Amino acid sequence: MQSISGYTNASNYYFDLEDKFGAHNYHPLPVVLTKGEGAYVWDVDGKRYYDFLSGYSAVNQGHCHPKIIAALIEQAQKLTLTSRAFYNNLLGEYEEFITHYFGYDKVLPMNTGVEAVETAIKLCRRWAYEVKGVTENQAKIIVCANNFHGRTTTVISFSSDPSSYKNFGPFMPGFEIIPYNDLNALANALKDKNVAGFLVEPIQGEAGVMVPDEGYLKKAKQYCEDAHVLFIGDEIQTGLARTGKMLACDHEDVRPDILILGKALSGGVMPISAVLADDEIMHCIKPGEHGSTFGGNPLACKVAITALTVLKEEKMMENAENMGTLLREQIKKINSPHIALVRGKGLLNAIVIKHSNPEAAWDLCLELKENGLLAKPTHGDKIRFAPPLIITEDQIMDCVEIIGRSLDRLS
Ligand code: IF1
Repeated sequence: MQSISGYTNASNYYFDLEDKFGAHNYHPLPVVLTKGEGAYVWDVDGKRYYDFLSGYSAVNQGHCHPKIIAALIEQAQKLTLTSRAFYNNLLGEYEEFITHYFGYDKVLPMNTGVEAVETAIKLCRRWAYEVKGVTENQAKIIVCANNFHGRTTTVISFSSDPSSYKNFGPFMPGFEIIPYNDLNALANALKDKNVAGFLVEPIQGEAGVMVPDEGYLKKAKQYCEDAHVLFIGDEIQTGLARTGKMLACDHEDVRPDILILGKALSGGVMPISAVLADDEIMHCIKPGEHGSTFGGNPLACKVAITALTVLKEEKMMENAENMGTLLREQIKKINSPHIALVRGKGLLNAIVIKHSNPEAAWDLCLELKENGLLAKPTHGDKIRFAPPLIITEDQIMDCVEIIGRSLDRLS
């Protein structure tokens, strides 16, 4: 490889490095970022952008939040990992903090989101055999079409998206896919006495920010209670103030039996995830029956306590609600012929592009990039608009101007 000095454009140097030495498991927008602060990121040429993806909702608190970074640095100089072979002075304090924060008896700390989803599946199956009395190896978990819960082989076993599961078989049995936002389909599926859980995203993020009908979550939870089935809320992307409530389930006062968190639990600083449940469920896993090397490490505990604290201290939930309403109203006012609809809750939004060119969403994202805003299409014609929750009204208005100008240039 040539050195960077051999390139007239620094970005091309980084594009080539990743193309040559990295797996091609992504198709990124052609921008090379080197710095992040609040709602902004900068590329290697010093150009500043609004970040309208927020690391897929991992950077709710804004890039490099000073208090989270300070906590990271302070703890990193003391103790980063003990493993769970020994106690440490931060795990218990973190467990007390997060269980009181969300109102559950216990937490099982993991690292990535999908690890937490896998943990929730194991807890649900254990509960099915040891509490509900389902015959061993017969437990079923209901999921929704167009779900996204991660990319392990078990989790893609219940994906309805071929790009997630094709040629990765054989698949894990024990899952049934029903249509999202369809209470009749759920009621029918719950007739099977082997059903142990219903795993659902309160808003389907990857599917294009699909917001279910008002009352869907509430009724789904009630149906699950009536059928003695666990409601498992995957709030990895929708949680932590993203939708204008601390949890998206809070919009309908639904309390998941198993709550799954990730992403912004660390403010985008490191992988931290968590599964919360009450004792009847959590006690189904005994010592030595589940865990992970980094799960509950003291560095993660310190970072997560800080990341959760600043969400409340800086009223990010309220700001997400207000700025999200403003953003959707202002985008509708643009009245662009290229926008079929705008949808979302809080600062988890998406626009659906209407255009004869199937590449229009991608082309618009390239235009947005030229004009100083980074966003990425999901599933072809939808573009997610999810800036950090600390974005201000002035910044929202600036972004709306960029979006309008970029839409005008869409041929
Ligand atoms: C990628 C998508 C978003 C998630 C929900 C579990 C996980 C995710 C609701 C797993 C992760 C990430 C994964 C990342 C891109 C991003 C994504 F496009 F893949 F689908 F946000 F919508 N539940 N979502 O959204 O958490 O193991 O990744 O920590 O794989 O490209 P993880």
